[in-house]
Amino acid sequence: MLVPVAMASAQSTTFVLIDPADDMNAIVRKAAALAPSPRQLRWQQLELTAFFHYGINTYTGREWGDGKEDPKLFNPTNLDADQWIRTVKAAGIKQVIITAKHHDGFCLWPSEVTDHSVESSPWKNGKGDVVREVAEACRKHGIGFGVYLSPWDRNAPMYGTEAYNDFFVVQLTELLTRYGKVDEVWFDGANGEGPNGKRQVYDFPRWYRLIRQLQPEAVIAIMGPDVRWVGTESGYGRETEWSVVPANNIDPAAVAAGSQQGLEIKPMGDLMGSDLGSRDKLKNAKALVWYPAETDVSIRPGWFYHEKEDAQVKNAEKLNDIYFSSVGRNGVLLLNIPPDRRGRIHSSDSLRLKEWADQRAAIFDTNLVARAASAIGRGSIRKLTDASDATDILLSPGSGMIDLTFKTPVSFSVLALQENIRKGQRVETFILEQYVQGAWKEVARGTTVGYKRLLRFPMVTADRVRLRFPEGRGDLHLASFGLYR
Ligand code: FUL
Repeated sequence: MLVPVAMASAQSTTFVLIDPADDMNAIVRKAAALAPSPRQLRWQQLELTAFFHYGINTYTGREWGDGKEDPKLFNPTNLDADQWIRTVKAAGIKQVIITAKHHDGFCLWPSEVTDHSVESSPWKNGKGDVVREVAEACRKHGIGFGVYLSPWDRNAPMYGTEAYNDFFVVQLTELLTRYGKVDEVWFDGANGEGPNGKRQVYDFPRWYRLIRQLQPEAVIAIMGPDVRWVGTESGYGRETEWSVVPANNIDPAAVAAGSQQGLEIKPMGDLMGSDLGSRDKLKNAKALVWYPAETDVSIRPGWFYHEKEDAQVKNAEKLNDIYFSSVGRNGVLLLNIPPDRRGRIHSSDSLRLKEWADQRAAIFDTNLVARAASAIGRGSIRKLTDASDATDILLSPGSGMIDLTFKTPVSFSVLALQENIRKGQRVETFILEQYVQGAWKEVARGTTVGYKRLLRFPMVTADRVRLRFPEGRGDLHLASFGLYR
């Protein structure tokens, strides 16, 4: 039965239709009422995730294979997926994504529909399965498991015909049914020519439905409805990052069907602008959607391992800067750490990861806010400094503020804030001030907070500070407030 769009279940927590009669206040209220789906919330809380770009390119030294490579080139001498997972886990990473198939079409698992896979390689006499080894190591160490499956396939002979969409469905089904729980499916948008010179029209809606059916808790990222590309591969997100953005390409069929699957949204056109979700952008929206940003970057110049880049691994300072500019800007970091030709994470990478984790541990060791006295009371301070992002305090934009006094002066150079995004993303501006010689002096300011906002500034010593929220989209639910040195 066809239900007119306006009458359908236009209100879910993750998206809302805008009525032509809605004024700006009504639109902002609708934006403020959106919140993540359970799968989006779980993903956001991971904060740190890793990519493993690994495959035939690791053995040819290329970044994009052409699909004509001999599978016999794939011959890791000492592949140890458990070492990959132990290494990233020690760095605080909570979920990983393996490139099960990159654009060259070479499969890291024995797929029934192609011989272009590990099955045709000398590794373990063709009996190996990299995807399985990664999935098992993830399960053993309590790390989330995700797959990257390139829609672009430069090897599949039927690429460019409808038969390729069926072939892709089989490959996706294999990945989603053989290895237990899958937490993320990552599709990139690359759409080049296949071996016969044709391009493929990808049947994304069919693939999304299959994922929802087989792995309902998995987020579908990038070319998908749950997680958006932040817009660069530098590791630096926007200073103003709204998880609620306009969706002008909502799928009316999905809305009409009253979809509770979050499949109404197709990834949007321009994801690279400096502002995606301000009031100015909401003004002309036809619909709004909770569509948070993932920030992908490689620890090396390339996505795949190349020995000549061993000396160019990003150092701990750079990784920390990226952390502040991705996780600290309301995003999830997807850091690529490519295994080497042995099939192990090289020590150049693992040493930098360890130094970076140590730096973070040193910075975030002691939250000075926990030592303060404040008119908001001990109970509220506790909610702001406990480990939970679900316990929050209510503040009104404009008048709402937190005034802290310290018995002995404290020195700090990092501000950390979180909203309880279960209740929406609302903060539009915040200002941190210190009291010096009878007057308030600004220390730092910013716009959006969302799941997490981190700011660094030159060291400040103060015995009284306050945090104000001049602008917001309705009541603010602040979940954490941290000051660190
Ligand atoms: C891009 C690909 O073309 C790169 O090789 C890499 O996989 C990156 C993460 O996505 O679209």
